[in-house]
Amino acid sequence: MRYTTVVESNDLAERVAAGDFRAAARLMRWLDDGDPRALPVYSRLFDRMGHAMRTGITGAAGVGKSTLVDALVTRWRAAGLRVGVVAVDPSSPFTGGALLGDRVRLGRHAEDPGVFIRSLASRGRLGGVSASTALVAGVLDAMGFDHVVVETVGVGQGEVEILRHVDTTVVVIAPGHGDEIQAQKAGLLEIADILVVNKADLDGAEDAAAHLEAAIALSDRDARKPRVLRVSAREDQGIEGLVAEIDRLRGEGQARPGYPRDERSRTEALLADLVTRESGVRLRRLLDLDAEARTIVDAVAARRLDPFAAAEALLEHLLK
Ligand SMILES: Nc1nc2c(ncn2[C@@H]2O[C@H](COP(=O)(O)OP(=O)(O)OP(=O)(O)O)[C@@H](O)[C@H]2O)c(=O)[nH]1
Ligand SMILES: [Mg+2]
Repeated sequence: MRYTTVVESNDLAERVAAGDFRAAARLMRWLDDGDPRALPVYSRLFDRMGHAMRTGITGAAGVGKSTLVDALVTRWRAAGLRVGVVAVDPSSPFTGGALLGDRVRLGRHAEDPGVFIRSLASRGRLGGVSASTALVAGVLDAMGFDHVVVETVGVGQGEVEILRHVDTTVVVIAPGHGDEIQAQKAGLLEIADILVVNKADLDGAEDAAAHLEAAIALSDRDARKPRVLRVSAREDQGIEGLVAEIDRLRGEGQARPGYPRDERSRTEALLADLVTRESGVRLRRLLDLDAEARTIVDAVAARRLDPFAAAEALLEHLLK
């Protein structure tokens, strides 16, 4: 394994801080791969982070999340703000395939130096996508982007984990498929700071919005009940209102720490993800290379040791 020299990591950190897209892309790849060369670079950039507004956009496949992100990016760019986007893509054909032909890519802004778009595959990687998302968002923050948007398909626990790394969560629903009932069942109403009924140009949007408003009125959430906004991302309707609501929540968050989410709870989420990821990496290395660890595995396989005791022994061995 190759470690970067101090000079190399200083140089890369400086280029990232200066907004160099290629340097940033390289650092993001290292972070995503768990490459140790990322560590000194990230740590040099750390004190530049903490300024970007982080917004999560989630909802079922095909509800129009990317179209909405695209509309938001256009609005923020018009206001002179720079935007970084992390699109977490389900790489499994079972969750992502059905709508692939119809999905919107954010290519329209690809030539704009004020916009940086990064896709992260959500499956098949060591340690899960949640840590990677938070780290990549951190790099965008250090690059001086005003807004960082994380788009993720809201299907399960993994996605909810990702959203612990943003300040404000926008849950998107589209009319016509009982989507509002699904979202309610999946617990998306509980994590929403803002609810968007997209495709408001289609029949059924008003019913979906009314259903959501009723569900929220009945819910036992306190003052943090999300507003329901009617939007048509494709027709560029209602985007202004969404931008204003994101800003309003940020203002409230500054006036009243902990709302919607504060730095401390985001830090806790990041550390939990990193410890999980790092211990996973080290454990696998140990199991591959370490004689004592292999003896422990053999003992369980031969039923001489129970798995809990073995796990305990491996943890101890890991921390030595
Ligand atoms: N009628 C209507 N269609 C829309 C609207 N917004 C998006 N769409 C369409 O919905 C389809 C899916 O849009 P995407 O933006 O790719 O949806 P997504 O939620 O990002 O999809 P995934 O990333 O695959 O989960 C596309 O055909 C869009 O043109 C809208 O406001 N009204
Ligand atoms: Mg999308």
